[in-house]
Amino acid sequence: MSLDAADTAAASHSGSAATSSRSESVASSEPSRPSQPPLQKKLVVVGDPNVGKTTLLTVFKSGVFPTVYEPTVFENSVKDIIVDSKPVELLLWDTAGQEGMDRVRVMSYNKADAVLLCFAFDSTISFENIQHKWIKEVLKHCRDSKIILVGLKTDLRGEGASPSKADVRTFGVSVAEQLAIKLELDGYIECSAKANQGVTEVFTQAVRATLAIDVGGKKKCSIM
Ligand SMILES: Nc1nc2c(ncn2[C@@H]2O[C@H](COP(=O)(O)OP(=O)(O)OP(=O)(O)O)[C@@H](O)[C@H]2O)c(=O)[nH]1
Ligand SMILES: [Mg+2]
Repeated sequence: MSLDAADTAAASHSGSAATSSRSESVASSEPSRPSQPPLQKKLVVVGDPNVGKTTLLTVFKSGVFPTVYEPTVFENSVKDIIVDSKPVELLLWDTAGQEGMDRVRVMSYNKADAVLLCFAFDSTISFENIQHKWIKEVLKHCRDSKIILVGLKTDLRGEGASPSKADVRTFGVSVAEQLAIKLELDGYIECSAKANQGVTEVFTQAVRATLAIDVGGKKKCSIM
């Protein structure tokens, strides 16, 4: 897909598949009954290329670990979950970590309830880029969204690690938690999509953070 085509497609996706499925159910001949509008939350997943964003989403949605790596341009999907007894329709926006995809990616931030800021335990650079690149971009476009730091590929923690203290493979939970505190994020959580450990909890934590916004009445982000 060309960048221009991707721009157009991303813009036209901002209504999401969930909107059209809702229109269909409204048009059905069920007798009308007062019902609460379903809680809908938009989650955007960002981070360096190859950290495992798409795999995280795939394992969350299907439980299956994909075997082929395909760099993402953008991808939207919907998944229903229950959080603290509340049904929530999650709009999942996967983004491209690749260089040169910034124009496409920034369109994904529009009206995000939460952003998952991802690094991986096999890439020290991906951890460094949380501070050097990703937090700046997210705060620029998405000031009022909840932001969760997510450590991916915990199954690779320690594997082939050098004794250097700067190697992310040597980092325990507290190092990433410290970064989350320093950047004033809304939490830190880690998981392994490969081992299917902690995957659902990532999304549960993100939704919980957004439910706290509902109580406080904070705005969602928007692209100017
Ligand atoms: N060991 C291990 N490998 C993983 C895990 N999650 C993803 N991978 C691998 O990491 C590679 C990149 O995964 P993707 O999910 O495509 O990465 P991405 O962040 O979406 O990459 P871009 O779309 O290019 O931004 C693939 O080869 C995956 O199999 C994990 O939990 N553990
Ligand atoms: Mg991807």
